[in-house]
Order: sequence, then structure tokens, then C-alpha cells
Amino acid sequence: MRIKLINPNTTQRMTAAMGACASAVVAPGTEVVAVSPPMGPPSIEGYYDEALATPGLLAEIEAGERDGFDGYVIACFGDPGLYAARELARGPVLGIAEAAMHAASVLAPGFSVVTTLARTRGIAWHLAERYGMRRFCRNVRAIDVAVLELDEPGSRAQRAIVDECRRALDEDGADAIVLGCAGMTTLCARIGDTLGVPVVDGVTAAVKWVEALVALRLATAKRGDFARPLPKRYDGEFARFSPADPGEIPPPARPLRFG
Ligand code: 2AL
Repeated sequence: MRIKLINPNTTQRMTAAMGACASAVVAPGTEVVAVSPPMGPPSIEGYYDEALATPGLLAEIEAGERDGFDGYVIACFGDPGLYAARELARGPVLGIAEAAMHAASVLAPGFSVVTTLARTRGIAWHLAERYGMRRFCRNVRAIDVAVLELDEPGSRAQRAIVDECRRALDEDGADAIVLGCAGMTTLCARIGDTLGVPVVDGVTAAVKWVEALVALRLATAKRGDFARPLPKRYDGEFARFSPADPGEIPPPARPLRFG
């Protein structure tokens, strides 16, 4: 089984770090291929960044279909382009916020999200609402550290995350924590050990969920809202994103394999 892990920002060191964490949790026989699009923002810290990260992300999904990937993870906590990606993909597509919130909701009666910049708190609240997770989500907190500062040498990020998680456990009535950025993946195990409560990282949660769905031979419904986009010619610079007629889509280079 091959899972394509797409970091929708263009920062390769983040992509490599999350690829290593994801590869460490999958079963033998599952391959995780971590990629970033060649175009887009270096970090995603608001609605504008999300919007302009989405075309590159969707191009990676379309390329993944040609390469015969079995499933996909969108590894940014805003889950940008998630439903559009499902229109393109045959296999399952999971967002990391979606995966982490669902996992936390079965591990504890309530969770708090600890994210990077305060300006992205609204995005997390919207996602909790959209996924029916609002009744489990006690709070969305921010450490006000930028995404690309998380892994800088000497970064105060880990200390700030642990402090904010402790406040969440003391003040929010949360019994689990959802880490609100793909750049926090590498810190997850240490933070969980320090706090002694479930700390969920969406990258690994989403990869394992996709792996489970593919193993169950479950894929995205190709009728209704997640059917292929209607063929039409897009204008200007987006012409190369024009949805093809299904008959014109080349078969995958590798057939979908299960098991
Ligand atoms: C993110 C994330 O997960 N990756 C990125 O570039 N921005 N989201 C966030 N709230 O920090």
C-alpha cells in the first residue's frame, strides 16, 4: 500500500520530518511518500495562505492518481482543499485536523487544540464545527509561535506548547490535547510523556486512518458531492487545472493494490 502525505506548504524540511514520523507508525508493506508542492506559501497561517496553497496541493493529488497511490493525507491543520481533493481521488483522503479531532473525541470526553498563531484559532473552530466536533472541543489555544519557528534551534516552542497544554488541562476541562500544526509532529511523543494525557498528532493519526480504510478496501464515494469535477476549460493561469473528461484521464501507472 502507498500513501501520499502532502504537506501543502513548500518547506521541505517540515515535509521530511513529518514523513519520517509517519513512516515510523505504518505497518510493514505500507510506504509513505511525503511531498510538498513546488508552488505556494512556505507556511500556512491564515485563510489567504490556505487558498493559495490549495492549487499546488490539488496538483499533487492529481499526480498521485496517475501514480496509483492508494490514499492521501493533507498535512496542514486547516485541512485546506480537503473536499476538492476528495473529488479528484479514488482512495480515501484525510485531513490532519479531521483525523486528530476524531481520535481525541474517542480518547477523552473533551479536548483542547493547541495551535501556533492566534490568528489561526478561528480556522480550528470552524473545522470543529464542520466535523461535528464542536461538542468535544473545549477550547482552541495558541502559543503565538510562527510555523517555521517551531523547529528552529533554541526555539521556545516545545516549552510554550507544554505550558499551554497544562493551562488547557487545568482551565478548559479538557482531558486530551490535539496538536494544531503539522510542524508539531516531531514533538508529540515527548509532550505526551511529559503531560501524561493523550496528545494527538494529526499527521500520524491521519496516516494510520487512511491505512486502515485502504486495508478495509474502502475508498471515496465517486457519486454525489465527491464525484469527479465536471469537465470544463478554466481560463488564464488556471487552464492547466481544467478538469479532464473522465474518459481522457490516463489509467494509473500502478494499479490500486490492497493488502
Ligand atoms: C499549519 C500547518 O499545520 N502547517 C502550516 O504550514 N500551517 N497550521 C497551523 N495552524 O499552524
